[in-house]
Amino acid sequence: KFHPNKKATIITAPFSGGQPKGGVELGPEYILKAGFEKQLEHLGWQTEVANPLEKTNYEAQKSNDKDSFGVKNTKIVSECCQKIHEAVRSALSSDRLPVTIGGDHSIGTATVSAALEHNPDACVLWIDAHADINTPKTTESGNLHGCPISFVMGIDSDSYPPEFAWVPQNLKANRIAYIGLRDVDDGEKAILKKYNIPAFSMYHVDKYGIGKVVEMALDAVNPERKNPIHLSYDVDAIDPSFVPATGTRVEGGLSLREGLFIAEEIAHTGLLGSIDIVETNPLLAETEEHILDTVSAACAIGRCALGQTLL
Ligand code: 6HN
Ligand code: MN
Ligand code: MN
Ligand code: MN
Repeated sequence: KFHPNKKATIITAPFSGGQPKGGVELGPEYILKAGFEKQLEHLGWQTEVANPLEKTNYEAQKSNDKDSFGVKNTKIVSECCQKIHEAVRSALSSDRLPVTIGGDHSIGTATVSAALEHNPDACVLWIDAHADINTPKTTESGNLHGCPISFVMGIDSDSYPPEFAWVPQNLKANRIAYIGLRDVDDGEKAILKKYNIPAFSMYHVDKYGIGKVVEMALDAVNPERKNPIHLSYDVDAIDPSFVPATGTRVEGGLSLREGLFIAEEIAHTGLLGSIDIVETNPLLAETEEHILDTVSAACAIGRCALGQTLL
């Protein structure tokens, strides 16, 4: 089993350059202020906090223009990802569980590639309303939080800005499964089909139930239940009625319980190797309650994945 010594490194990724809206860079601060570190300690984890981005003001460098490759903020996304990648790798090399708190989902490029550099047998569960597998060729928005998976898989690699040359293209199509999808672009659908990537949408959750869906997803990427799991959790997978303060809300999402069940079930496998919790944007809340609901859900995802319901 992975991380038996129960040491975790909370890696903050206060970054919003993967998408145009401000506020998602405040996610880590709100989640930590809500007592996340204490909550993990209460579950028996020894924790530390790493702030690999603290020396740079990325927000000041943000722009909303596409570059010649059709994507935005290439330089800062790449630079930020490189720092997060190093932080995740260094936590893993010290036998610590990296818990990366975003920030937008562009950092998935960093965390997934780091998990696979550490252990090439790792698999990825991507919990999201979106597939985040656009390439500079297919993206309509040009927002890099919609592209992290393609970079790590090397899809359409001739279309990448040179800034991403450092990214290890180490994710194979049979090592990632999605749960929660309900807003997938046409270009992304074509990619999912072409690479035959297991993708469980909200339709499948309704049809089979969340328990069966998690089992099917694990059967696809980790049939012998022996490899580490990188859980990349976009809070927008959960329905906006429970998680309103996020940048790309899509109706018809997971119930809060279904969302937490996924994290609990991963904890129960004993195979969690690394985790991201991303896209909490306190500035998009319309009420104080929206902030509280969203930040609480983000903390609860982390607690469940780190064993809150293990008896
Ligand atoms: N996320 N597919 C859309 C795009 O702009 O490429 C939405 C991406 C959302 C990304 O939620 O992490
Ligand atoms: Mn999303
Ligand atoms: Mn859309
Ligand atoms: Mn996402």
